[in-house]
Amino acid sequence: MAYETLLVETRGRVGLVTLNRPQALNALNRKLLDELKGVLAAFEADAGIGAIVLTGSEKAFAAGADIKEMQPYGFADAMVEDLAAGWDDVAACRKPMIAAVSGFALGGGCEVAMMCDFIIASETAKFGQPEITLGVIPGMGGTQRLTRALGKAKAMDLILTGRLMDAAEAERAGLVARVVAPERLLEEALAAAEKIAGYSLPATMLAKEAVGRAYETVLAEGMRAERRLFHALFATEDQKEGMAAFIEKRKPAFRHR
Ligand code: CO8
Repeated sequence: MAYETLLVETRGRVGLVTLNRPQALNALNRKLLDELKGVLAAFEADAGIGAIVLTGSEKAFAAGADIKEMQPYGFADAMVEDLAAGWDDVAACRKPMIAAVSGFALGGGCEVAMMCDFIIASETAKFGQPEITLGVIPGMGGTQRLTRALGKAKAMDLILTGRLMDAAEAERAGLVARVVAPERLLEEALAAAEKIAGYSLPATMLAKEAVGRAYETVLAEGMRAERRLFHALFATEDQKEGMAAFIEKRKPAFRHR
């Protein structure tokens, strides 16, 4: 299927989505959101996909929501249409998703990267929430996810000043899981995704859900959720196989069920 704003391919059990609006540094418009939601829903429904990599170009992962599209909105339009809410569906993707970030990840671009389960960044990556420079604030989760990822001091610094943060600072601050040379970015992200996709799919999906709970709820709630999800995995064939393989000192042959 051909897309206007994305390039989509599968590499074994990994789904690779490349944001592709080079003329606008991958600015996130309505069309891109619709196409991305469709692709993620298809990957989620496809038992042959175990992990997803989301990437952009060398110059920009995404330079934010499309300012030209947003500029004419008034409060009533934004509120009634619930502008930005459609992105919750991207964040709700149940399969593990890695952001491979090179160049600018600004505003909505930084927020989409944070919707992924972890970020692998090229040394050239630049993160920021410059909405304040446009007279607005982050609207796709930046005030919440950045604060949880970095803590209040750095989140306030970035959101209130609108300054950009390079890859080294982002890694030190805990926003980014790994930083690699630009030419190794996709290779590293695909290798990580392939590794994840080789494990039991119910286990990786529930691991993602459980870590997500730590992020969304208080510790006691999160612990209760983790316990239930942990128990549920004992209903899978892959748990039997994984543990049997350990005991028998062989590699597990997961059926992803
Ligand atoms: N929206 C629309 N077009 C953009 C965007 C954007 N966010 N970013 C870049 N472009 C366009 C430029 O207008 C330019 O187009 P044209 O050639 O037609 O003028 C083209 O991309 C290339 O950009 P530049 O010439 O500016 O490239 P530079 O290398 O000089 O600068 C920068 C790169 C620094 C990244 C610069 O483009 C920039 O500052 N971009 C805007 C960054 C920004 O402010 N992002 C935040 C946007 S607001 C947001 O994300 C809010 C999200 C929450 C709500 C979402 C609801 C849907």
